[in-house]
Amino acid sequence: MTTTLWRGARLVTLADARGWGLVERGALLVDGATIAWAGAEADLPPSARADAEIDLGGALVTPGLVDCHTHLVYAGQRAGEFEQRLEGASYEDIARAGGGIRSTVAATRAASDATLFAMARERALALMGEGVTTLEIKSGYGLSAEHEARCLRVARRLGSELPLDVRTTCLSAHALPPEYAGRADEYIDAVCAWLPALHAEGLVDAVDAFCERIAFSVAQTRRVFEAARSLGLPVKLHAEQLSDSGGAALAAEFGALSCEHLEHLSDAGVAAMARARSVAVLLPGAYYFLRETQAPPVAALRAAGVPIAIATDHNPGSSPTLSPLLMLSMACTLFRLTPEEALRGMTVHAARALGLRDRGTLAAGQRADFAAWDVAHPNELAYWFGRNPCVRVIAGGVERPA
Ligand code: DI6
Ligand code: FE
Repeated sequence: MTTTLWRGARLVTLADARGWGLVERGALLVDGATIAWAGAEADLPPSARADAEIDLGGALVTPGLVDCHTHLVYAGQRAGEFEQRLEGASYEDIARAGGGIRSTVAATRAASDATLFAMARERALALMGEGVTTLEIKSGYGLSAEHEARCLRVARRLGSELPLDVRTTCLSAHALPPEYAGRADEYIDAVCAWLPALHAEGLVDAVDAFCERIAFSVAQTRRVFEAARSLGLPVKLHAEQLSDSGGAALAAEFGALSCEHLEHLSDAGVAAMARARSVAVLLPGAYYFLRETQAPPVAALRAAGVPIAIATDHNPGSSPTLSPLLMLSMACTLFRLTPEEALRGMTVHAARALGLRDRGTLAAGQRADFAAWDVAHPNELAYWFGRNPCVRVIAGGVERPA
């Protein structure tokens, strides 16, 4: 295995529960895909041997970004809907009229595997260009056994062809496909029936659902979670995005890794998440793009000790962004996170939302996932918006090609 010494770095380790964990004149000794040693260059053990040395010239180095909530695989776009909403239609009106998620389902089903892959690859490259090294991708625009499997295979292929770790989530309970109109319970039966085959093919790391008045009820979501549990799969949930449906409490009952969106989360929901140690994944892109006015209860989540993660929620309907850095900025300006909370939210807490403990900080034993930035202080990552100071990205010890 090749050992590389990355030196001349100003490390932002995030290794302790609080503080940036700044190490001036730092170095990372990387053995294959793992950080073997992290600290000040002056403290490097004399026994340390490296096959290669790379000087980062004083760049700031953070853990690689973890985008823990995306819907990256789909065809088409929904700019027309954006215009309709600006003229007064609501996201829910459009969904109820058969547009919204269902229009992306039609475009996705009609696209070839090659087209889906090429489009998703472009999006993944854009995210990687801003420091992303781990990417969660949900299905949910196929909505049949065949098309959900196709989308999840595309996601897996991205992970095998790019220097990027892809985690897949089955979100078949995203919307009711047209062929099941008026038969939501039967559709949920079908989802529960096809989940084992997707899992057996190695396509599913976690199971998600959209629990909302325009999507699936708590009772329907429970059935999906029971199917996941019988396969030993962890669950997460799109909860309380547009209304308080009590989804977070249900997810907590199933020990959910995370609950996501959460604009309408109640005090009881916060308490349930704290008991279950679920991560709150906040998605400022969707909040911004849908012009929501009720922000998630950040102060209550903080007070209850619920870890907060931030993600892009990249999707064509509610968050067509490919900028994780813009999400850090918006997490601060719209949700009042501190820049440090925002960066933790897209590193260590985002990893937890995926059930991953081997990444998100710079420390010995962690995966060698890191990004180098042309900034003087880590608070600048949330400060600039529309500027990308990322200079290098290393995932699992492998550098993203320039
Ligand atoms: N909530 C969202 O914001 C996305 N999915 C979900 O359950 C939106 C997906 C879309 O509009 O295509
Ligand atoms: Fe989402």
